[in-house]
Amino acid sequence: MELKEAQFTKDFINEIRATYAVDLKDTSPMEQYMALGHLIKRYNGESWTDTSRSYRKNDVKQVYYFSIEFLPGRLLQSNMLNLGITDVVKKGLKNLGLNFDKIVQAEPDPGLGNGGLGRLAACYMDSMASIGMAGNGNGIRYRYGLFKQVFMNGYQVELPDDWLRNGNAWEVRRENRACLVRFGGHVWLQEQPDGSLKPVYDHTDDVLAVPYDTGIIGYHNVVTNTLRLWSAELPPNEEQTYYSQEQRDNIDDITKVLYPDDSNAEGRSLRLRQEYFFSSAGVQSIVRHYAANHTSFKHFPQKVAIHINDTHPTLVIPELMRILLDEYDCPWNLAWQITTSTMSYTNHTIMQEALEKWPIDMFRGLLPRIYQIVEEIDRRYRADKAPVFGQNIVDRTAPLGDGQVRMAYLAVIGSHSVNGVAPLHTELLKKDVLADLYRIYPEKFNNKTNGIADRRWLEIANQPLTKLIDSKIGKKWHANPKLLQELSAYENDDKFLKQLAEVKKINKQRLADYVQAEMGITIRTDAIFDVQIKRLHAYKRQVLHMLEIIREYLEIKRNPDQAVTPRVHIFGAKAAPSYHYAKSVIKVINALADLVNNDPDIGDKLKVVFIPNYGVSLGELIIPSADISEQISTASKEASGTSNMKLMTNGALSLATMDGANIDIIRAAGKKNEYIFGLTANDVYGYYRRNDYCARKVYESNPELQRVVNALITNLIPGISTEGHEIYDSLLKYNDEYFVLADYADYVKQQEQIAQDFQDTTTWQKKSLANIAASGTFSADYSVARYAEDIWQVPYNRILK
Ligand code: 4GP
Repeated sequence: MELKEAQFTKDFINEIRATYAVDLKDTSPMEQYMALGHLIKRYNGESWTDTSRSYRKNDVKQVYYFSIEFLPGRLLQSNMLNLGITDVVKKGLKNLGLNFDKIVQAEPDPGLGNGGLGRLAACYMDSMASIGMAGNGNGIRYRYGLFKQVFMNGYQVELPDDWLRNGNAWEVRRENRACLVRFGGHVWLQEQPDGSLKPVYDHTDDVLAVPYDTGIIGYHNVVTNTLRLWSAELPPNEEQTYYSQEQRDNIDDITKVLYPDDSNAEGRSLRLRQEYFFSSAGVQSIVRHYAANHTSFKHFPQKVAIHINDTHPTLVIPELMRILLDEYDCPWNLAWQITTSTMSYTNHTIMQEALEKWPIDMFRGLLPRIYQIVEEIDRRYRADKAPVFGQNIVDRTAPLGDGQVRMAYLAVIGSHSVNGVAPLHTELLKKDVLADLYRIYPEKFNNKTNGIADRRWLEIANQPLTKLIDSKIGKKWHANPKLLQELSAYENDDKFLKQLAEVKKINKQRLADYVQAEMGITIRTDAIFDVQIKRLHAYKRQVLHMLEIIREYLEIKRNPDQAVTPRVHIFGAKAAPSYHYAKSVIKVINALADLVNNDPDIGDKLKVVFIPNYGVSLGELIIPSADISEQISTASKEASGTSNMKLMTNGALSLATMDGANIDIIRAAGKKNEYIFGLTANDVYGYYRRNDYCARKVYESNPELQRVVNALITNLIPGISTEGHEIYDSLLKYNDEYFVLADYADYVKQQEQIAQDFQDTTTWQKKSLANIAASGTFSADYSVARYAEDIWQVPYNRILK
């Protein structure tokens, strides 16, 4: 948009006066931020209105991306960037004597997700708007986001994240679009005069779903899509029904907290209520919008695509069926055909415990009508498929089985498309996790490799690198990130490689300053910044990284005079509060950090920093500084990974197993530019098949490994007698479920190679450049374009190949 500095300054001062009734000099950064947010929202109001109007007027097909998590990160800078007003606003604020960085920091980072899944949903929102596609988000407006993590005596402590305390500058409450969601009670089918059956509800608990909309601004294209988050409230109460405190609390609870768990589908009925709540509210609002502009539902799938992001929103399937059957008198077959043509599903993990299943009793009690519909879907599925595929396979895959509602199977059966998030992951879905359903519906399965919001991870997070790139290849890559490939022309340009090293140093210094200020630890910027940032989970193997630190420590202690390449090991990770083992890993890494960081023999050769409260904003600080990107999951377990892509784009070299999208990164940047180690997925499945992995054998055959692992149970690391034993036992007593010991020697070899290679700055920067240049292909712009073409069948208006 066009904006002159004088205009902006005037508007901003007016906004401050109108909102806070004080002079600018008396405002806090929070007030400055809120005023700026409101102003930018207002600037964009017209484009948001125009976008919605034009979708309606042109009857454009729209995508609704349903996700129980969205991790958008702070919006101020990305909105400014996408509107093209960054320079003007920054200059204006500077001339007013304000500190832009402080204003940016005042914005709360909405933690409405746990990790990859939620962050991916946010990246896709940005890209859908940016490629000019009608794509809306649908989720939950949690009153409290993912917990704030602090460390006390090295242990993780969870504090509430009261992100709405000062209000939310970007959202619009739309009470007039609210709808009722029904839970519990009784339902029976009553014969109507025309002979048809209609459900009658009795004693239901009704909840009002109120939408809060946030405009998602496209990159330089005047498109603004909508992210709609639902909040649970008391229904309008004309009859003045009495609500007990307990009833009020029950309603309140639905959208109070984000489930702080991304891998364990806890059998909690509150979670199921959350899932139905936003699925039902979302589908109701879509149908209402559609019905206002169309007379028949026949062409619904030509106008609406509903995407099920992981199993949590699967109930959109029976909910759309319910509305079509009960409210629009649609015959079953037509309703089913409309529903399956509308729905598509992405699976994000092969971890069995994340394939949600609900006990039938609980499900039926909470959602009686929806259960009837799922029963009918189940009955028809069985009747249809058993004669062709046999009873056994049908029993294994039907939506109802073992006394449970099996959400992943329902999602596959009720969708026309099922995708994994990297080629290996999709193959594993076909071969293993969903193999039976793949046999029945081979045509539904496809791969869509994940992508990232490049502009956030480069233009916002890494301005020095962006400037350097722009100075060489111009700015066209901002809208078409594959053009980063043009940087390859500079691989032998020593001056450019030096500039690249300088940029890295600036970013390392920025992180070092933060670590100094927040943690009181001094780190040197000529050290290797060896970064592992992701949720804490056994399969992600932070333990392997921990063993390497012990090894390096013992090595320096054994031979203090030997020259070493200095290294800083940097972690960021939250553990689910109920995930005991993960919390023990945090404690041990923190204890190890204490030991290493305070040992005078070690000095600044080796440092360990576990930065608390990892999230999108800290990612923006850490990622640009990384030399090494640790992507060390047990092969086959990480569906894709996306921090691997963000780190690559910022010039980090991957230290990686052949897992998830690491494989694609390695292929894109070239093997010689990464450090690859460990078992392959085939090796891992081989062990499963033969059942012959013996961790103790590996341990006994490697004296160095013994020393390192034993350090967990001797008193070398103070204060971890319980946690150290727990990890030790997981490796030896319980036979090392994630093959940490099997991969240890190979991993160490690569770490040693890294230490050696890092000393040759020019060659290192050349590898770094190869990563940056090849990273454009992992932009989410291309990923959503592929979804648009292959799955959703919706148009977009930026050409992307
Ligand atoms: C994550 C996967 O673990 C990660 O590999 C993938 O990159 C990401 O989804 C986005 O597709 N899964 C989750 C989850 O976050 O909750 O299952």
